[in-house]
Amino acid sequence: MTRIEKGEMMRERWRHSFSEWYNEIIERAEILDVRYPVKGVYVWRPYGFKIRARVVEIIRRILDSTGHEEALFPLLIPEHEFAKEAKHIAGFEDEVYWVTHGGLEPLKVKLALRPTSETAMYPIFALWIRSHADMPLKIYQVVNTFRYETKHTRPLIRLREITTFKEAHTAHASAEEAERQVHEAIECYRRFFDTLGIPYIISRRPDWDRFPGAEYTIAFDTIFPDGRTLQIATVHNLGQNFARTFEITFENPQGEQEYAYQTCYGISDRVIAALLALHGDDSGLCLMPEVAPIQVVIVPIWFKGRKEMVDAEMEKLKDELSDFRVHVDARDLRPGAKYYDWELRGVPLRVELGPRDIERGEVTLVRRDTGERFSVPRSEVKERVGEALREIAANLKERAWREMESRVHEARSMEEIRSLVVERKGVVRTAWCGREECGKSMEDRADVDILGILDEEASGSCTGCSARAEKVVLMGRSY
Ligand code: A5A
Ligand code: MG
Ligand code: ZN
Repeated sequence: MTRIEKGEMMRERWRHSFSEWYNEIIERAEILDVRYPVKGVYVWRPYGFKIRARVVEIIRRILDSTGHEEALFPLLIPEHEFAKEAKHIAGFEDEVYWVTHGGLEPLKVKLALRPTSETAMYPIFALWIRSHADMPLKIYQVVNTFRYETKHTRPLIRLREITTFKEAHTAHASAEEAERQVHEAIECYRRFFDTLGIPYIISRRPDWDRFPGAEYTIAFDTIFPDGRTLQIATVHNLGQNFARTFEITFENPQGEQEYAYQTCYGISDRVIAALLALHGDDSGLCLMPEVAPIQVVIVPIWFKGRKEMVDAEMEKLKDELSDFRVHVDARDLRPGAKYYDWELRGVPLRVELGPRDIERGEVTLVRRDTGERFSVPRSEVKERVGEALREIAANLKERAWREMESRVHEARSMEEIRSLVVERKGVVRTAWCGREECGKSMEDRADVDILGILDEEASGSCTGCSARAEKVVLMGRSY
């Protein structure tokens, strides 16, 4: 059996009962406690929280190294600021939580819990930005945001309290610079998802689906094992829309006042949902070594009368592996019960150490992703563990890309769109004339959404109306 075949055998339930698998894993691997008595709001448990912290560190590192600066704006937004940008408020008004009282007293000015922070930040950006020398301004924050979602809520996927909202907001002295910033943001997110081994498709949202107040929106989507897509990042070019509303002006080199050009881009807990969902199997999570709270678990194999000898060796081994995040499982349990626990939690590599290994000058390694078990010389253990972790990361990433790509098909008729998406649980690429009316009718007839426009040349005729095709679009059903 090849490694790939073996991996596939371990993914029956993951593939065929994904939603059940997901809900169960979130609880059993101690990522979240879903019993908190508010809908769409969950508790991060310590194990999940450690994964979250590492994911956040990766995006921080990427943003800090590209000239972004972290800040922290208030959660509360006064109604008069929130309501200033007409399209923005129209897009968000049915999702906002309002604070209306201070104690028993009704507030004179209602306060919104930020659903996103444009209207918290931009009045202050207007004070910070005076001249073109104050730009580019590249600010980000990692905060919780609140959205009164009416669609079915799901842990990490559709939250009412988004606990891990990383939003970046930039201001520039020209439209070209803002356009370049959109590309930098896309590159930042590519690096981020590549580090996490999360596959993605980048597309431009159709005009009717762009961020409220934006000129256009570029999105990253991934595909879950049930064929549903998940939007995992968005990058928006805001043009001068918000700058006009919030009076963000600067003096250009010619001495004239001009409105700033802005972009913003964000990710959320959904990234962690994708990380957990895409790299799992029937035994539980398979964590990317980079974010695993425990990278290597050492399980002693105690034989009668040999426990002391094994324990002494185990301590030495732990020191030798101190470059990694190592945990020794010395609980008084059968080894099999320990294996089960750590497999569920997705620890990438297990080291087994028993009297026989010690006598032979070896240790046994077991890979979480493939289940492969092999011996390595004790003298090389550090190098071999490092090598195994690198291979696991590469394999998880490659496997996730292969899985996602296997779900993307070409559709040439309305019938094909429907059957490939609905029956085969995939996502399709198809030709479109570019007319909104036709696009919406395609969505209605197939009962499948246009997710985005791909950056590709179209040929042939529109699948919806037979007119000349102008664009290639991605269609599917999303979370
Ligand atoms: N200010 C910009 C960046 C913004 O708010 N964009 S956004 O509305 O598209 O949100 C950014 C990202 O947050 C989305 O791409 C999506 O991945 C995630 N997101 C949106 N609503 C969410 C929800 N209810 N639960 C979890 N994640 C959500
Ligand atoms: Mg919405
Ligand atoms: Zn058409």
